[in-house]
Amino acid sequence: MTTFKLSILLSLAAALNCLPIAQITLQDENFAEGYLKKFFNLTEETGPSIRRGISPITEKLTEMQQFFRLEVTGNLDADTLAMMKKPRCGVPDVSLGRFSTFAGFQWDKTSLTFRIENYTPDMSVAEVDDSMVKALEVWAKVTPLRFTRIYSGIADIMISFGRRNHGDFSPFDGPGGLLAHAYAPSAGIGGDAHFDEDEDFTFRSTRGYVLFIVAAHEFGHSLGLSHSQDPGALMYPTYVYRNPETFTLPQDDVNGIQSLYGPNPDGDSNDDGPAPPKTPDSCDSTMVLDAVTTLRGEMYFFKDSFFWRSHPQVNRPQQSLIQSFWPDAPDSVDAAFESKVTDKVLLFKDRKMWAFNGYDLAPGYPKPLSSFGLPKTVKKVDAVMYDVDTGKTLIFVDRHYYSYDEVRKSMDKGFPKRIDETFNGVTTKVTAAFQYRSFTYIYSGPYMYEFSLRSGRMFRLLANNYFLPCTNY
Ligand SMILES: [Ca+2]
Ligand SMILES: [Ca+2]
Ligand SMILES: [Ca+2]
Ligand SMILES: [Zn+2]
Ligand SMILES: [Zn+2]
Repeated sequence: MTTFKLSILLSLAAALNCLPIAQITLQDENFAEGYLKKFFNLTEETGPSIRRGISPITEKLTEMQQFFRLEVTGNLDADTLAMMKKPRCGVPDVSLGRFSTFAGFQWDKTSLTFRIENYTPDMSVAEVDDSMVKALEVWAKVTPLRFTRIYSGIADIMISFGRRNHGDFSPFDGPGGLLAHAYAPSAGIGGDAHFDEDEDFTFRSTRGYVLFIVAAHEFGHSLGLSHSQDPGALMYPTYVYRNPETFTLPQDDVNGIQSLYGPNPDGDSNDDGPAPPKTPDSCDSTMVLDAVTTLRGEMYFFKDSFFWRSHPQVNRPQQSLIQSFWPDAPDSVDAAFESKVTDKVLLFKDRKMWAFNGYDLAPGYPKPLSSFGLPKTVKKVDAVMYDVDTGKTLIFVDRHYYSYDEVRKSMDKGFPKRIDETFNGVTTKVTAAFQYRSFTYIYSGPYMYEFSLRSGRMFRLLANNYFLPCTNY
C-alpha cells in the first residue's frame, strides 16, 4: 500500500495548485526511465527521433502521456509521475485507442482449462477459489469461452502466486508497483497468470487489492486482450477498486473480447443483470451532468461513476472513476460542492452525504441529509452550490431551494423558496450548480444558465460543454 499512498499524495499535490508540488528528484527520473523501458519499450539505441533532435525519453514520455490522456508536455511533470506510481498490471501498454488485442494471439478453441497452483495467505482457500472462478465467469458470460478447472497436470491457464523472481524472467517488485501479469494465448506459459505475493490481496475490502478485480483483468490478457485507454475499462492498466458484488464488465471490454471470440451463443447475460457500463463521453452534447463543483482552483464534472477534472489553464480534462480518487465515495453522485469554510468537498447520493478532506473521508461521514438541516421528507437533492458572496450553501430539491448558513451551521428562515423566484427563467429541474469567478452556473439538462446572484440577472444560456470541452481521442 505504500506506493498507492504515495501516488495519492503526488496526484493531490498536482491537483492542488496551492500546495507545493513535489520536486522531481534524480531518483524520480531514474524511476520514470525504468517505467518507460518496462511499459513503453524505451530502448537506449539511437533512432530517427535522435536525428530530429527529440530525445527517446521525451518521445516515450509523450507516448505515455497520450496513452493515459494526460496533458502532453514531453516532460516528467507531477501528474505524469503520479500516474507512473499508481499500482498496476505488469503487461506493457501497447495500444492507442479503445480496447486492443495482442495481434495474432487468441485461443483456437472455446473450451479452456485452468489450474490454481498455489494460494496466498492473505485470504482463505475458498475465497481465492471463488475470486478466480468469478473472474473467469466475467469473460465466459459474454463469449462462447468455457472454463474447466483441473487439479493436476498442465492447464491452458496456470494460476500462481509468487514474489520477486518467480521463474519467468519477469520478476515482481515487492509491495506496490506491479500487482500481477499474464501471458497472451499460446502454448506453454501462454495464458498463464501470476500474482505478486508481496501485495495484500483481499476478497472485498477497499483496503488492499481485490483479487477478483486483479484476476479478471489478468484473464483478459490470458484470452488475448491488451490494455485499453478507456479509463472505465477493466483492461485499463492501473488498479481501481470496484465493488465485486456489483461489478459488470464494461462495454469497452465486451467489445474487445467479442472482437476475438464473438458473443455468447447462450445469449449475453444482460437479461439477468445490468447493461455493460459505458464510459461517458464529453463530446456527447445531450449529456446531462450529475454534479459540478470547484475544488481548490479546479473544476470537477461528475457523470455516472466518473468525473472529469479540469484546470482552467489546461484544455484537456482528465477523466477518472470517482472511486479511484475517493475509494469511500458512492459510485455516482446526485450533487457536489466545495465548502470553503471547512475546506472540504461534499458529495451527495440519495439520503446521504460524504465529506472529504483531500482524499480522506472526514470523521463521522457519511451522514444523513437531515443532519444538514433538510426535512426528513427530502429523499435526494438535485444540486448544491456555495455562494462566496453570502457564505450560504444553496440546496436544490425539485422546484425549490434551501439556504444553509455554513458559519451558523443551520438552515436559513424563509426557505425553501421557488427556484424561479431567484433564478429567473429556470423553470425546469436543476441538475447541477456551481459558482466560478463570481458567476453562478445553473445546469438544467444539457444547458447551463449564467447568473449574477448579486444583481439577480441572467446573462447567457450556454451548452454544458462550455466548461467541459469535447476532447476526441
Ligand atoms: Ca498456459
Ligand atoms: Ca508489486
Ligand atoms: Ca445533480
Ligand atoms: Zn494488464
Ligand atoms: Zn510471472
